[in-house]
Parts: sequence; C-alpha cells; structure tokens
Amino acid sequence: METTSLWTSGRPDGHAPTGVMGDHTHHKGDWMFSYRYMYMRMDGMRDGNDDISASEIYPKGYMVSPVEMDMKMHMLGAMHAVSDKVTLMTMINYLENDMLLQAMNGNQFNTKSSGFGDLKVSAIYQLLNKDRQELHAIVGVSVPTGNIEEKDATPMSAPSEILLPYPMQLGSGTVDAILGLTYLGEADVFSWGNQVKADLRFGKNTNEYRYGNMYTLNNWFAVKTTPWLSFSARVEGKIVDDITGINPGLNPMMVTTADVNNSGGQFINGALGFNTYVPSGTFKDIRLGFEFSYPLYQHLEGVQLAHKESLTVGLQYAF
Ligand SMILES: [Cu+2]
Repeated sequence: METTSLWTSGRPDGHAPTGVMGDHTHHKGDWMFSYRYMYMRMDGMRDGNDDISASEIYPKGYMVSPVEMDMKMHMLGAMHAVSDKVTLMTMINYLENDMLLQAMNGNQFNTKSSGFGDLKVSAIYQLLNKDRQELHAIVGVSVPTGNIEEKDATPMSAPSEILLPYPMQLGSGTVDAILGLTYLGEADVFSWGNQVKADLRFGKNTNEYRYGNMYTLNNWFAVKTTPWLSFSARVEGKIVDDITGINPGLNPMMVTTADVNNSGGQFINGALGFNTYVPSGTFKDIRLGFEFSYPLYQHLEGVQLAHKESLTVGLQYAF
C-alpha cells in the first residue's frame, strides 16, 4: 500500500506548529504563500538567571536601563516545489520594535525602529519519505537587506537622532548560512516532529560586528481531533551566541543594550497551539495556525531584558 505508507501533509497537523519554519516540503509544481504575524514581549531586567530591578543597573556604570520591549514581526513567505524532492522557500520580515527605557534620574522614554529585515532564501531537500516518516534537510542563506543604521531621538540626543543599539537594528548586516534537518512522523491521530537548525554568521558587517550564531532544537507533538483541527505542544531549546566585535558608533556605557557583553543566552521555550486546515471545497488547502509560547528557562549573558510570552498567527495558502 504505497499511498498509506507515505508521510502526508494533507491534514491539519501535516504542517508543524506555526512557530516552526521550514517544516515541510511540497509536491512538484505546487506553490504556497504564507503570512505570519508574531508578537514578542520582553519585560524587566535579568542578570543570568535572576530578575533584577533598573536601580541595580546604574551602579554597573550604565546611564540608561531598558524597561520593556515589544517586537512585532510580519513575515511574508513563498514556497515552490521544483520537484518532489526539492522545495524552494523565501521569506522576508517587516519588523516593528518599540523599547521603553529609564534614565538614572527616573525619566522614561521610548525608542522605535521599523522596516524590512533580512531576506532568507532556502532549499529544502527531501531525504526520505516512507513508513509515514519524512526527513528533509534545509540549506539556505540570509541576505542582509535589513537596515543596521536605525536611528531615533532620545532625551539626551534630542532634537538629533542617534544610532540605536544592537537589539533595535533590523538586520544582521552579514551574509548568514542556514542549515537544518527536520524529521516528521505521523500516525492516524497523532503526529510529531523534530528539527535542528543553525544560523551561522561569518565575518563582520560594515559596522564592525556580527551577531552570534543561533542554534535551535524543536520538538513537537500534535493530536488531530477532526480532519480540519489539530492541537500541538512544542518544546524549543535555543542557544544564541554573543556578539563579536563592537560597533564604534555606540557608547557601551550609555545603555546596557549598546554593550556587547550583554548579548547571547540559552532558552527553553514551551508552546501550545492549534492548526486548522480546509481538506476540501472552495477553500481547500487554506491553513490557519496559532501558537502561544512562553520561556520555561532562560539564562541571559550579562544584563538583558527578560523574554516573556510570544504569540504567532499564521495563514497559509497552497495551490
Ligand atoms: Cu509550504
């Protein structure tokens, strides 16, 4: 029974929880367009594993402490299968960053940045599809289309604008490699997947630094409750290396985010979500996914804003 022994994407959990990228391939000639909206919140300062207050930041020699940060991402993606084995994928993000900061004298102010991020182009190569299991490799490149010269005015700089620190920039400024391996399995009611991925960066950007490599391990499990609905649980481990080099345009004593010693960390995030899928009719192959993620563990290098919840809503259409 060849057809039943293959892994299939034709079910709600045939795509991974919407926070996972590059989780599936398509059949030769198929296209898919997607829009994802992701909201991430960071709140309160943290030193390693411990929450600390802004008043503990200033004695470390910094003039300003972050208080809170909101990141909104609009992710536009396209996939096209050139063969049953090879699916090409491209993605561009539009980012909106908003950080609330507090100066030593207690005055609070916001800085903002927004615009397109880096362009990612990948090929997904299917290595195996049998016994309702699938394995594919991802090889991609991140093209530095995102601005790394974002500026805004602060009470200290007003009316002129100054260069914003590392976390407020929109791109990496370097050509980065993306490597990954995804394993998928399914049974009649359940499905599961694992994905290991590395974002590797080389050299330095035009501002004399590069962001750290990022390594992620995703593990998820889904229950198909009806032909159009599934629920998922996911655990993500993430290692973010620290920044190499120093942007000479930033004063590291001005604010903690301008100091490369406060970069990098290790995270374990837990996520719950659902996927819907239209199996037939006029709206066949439209998918809507939702996922809520929360850090279960976070160790931040130096002093950084603590990660809080993130929400992802994704809409996909294949034809
Ligand atoms: Cu797709």
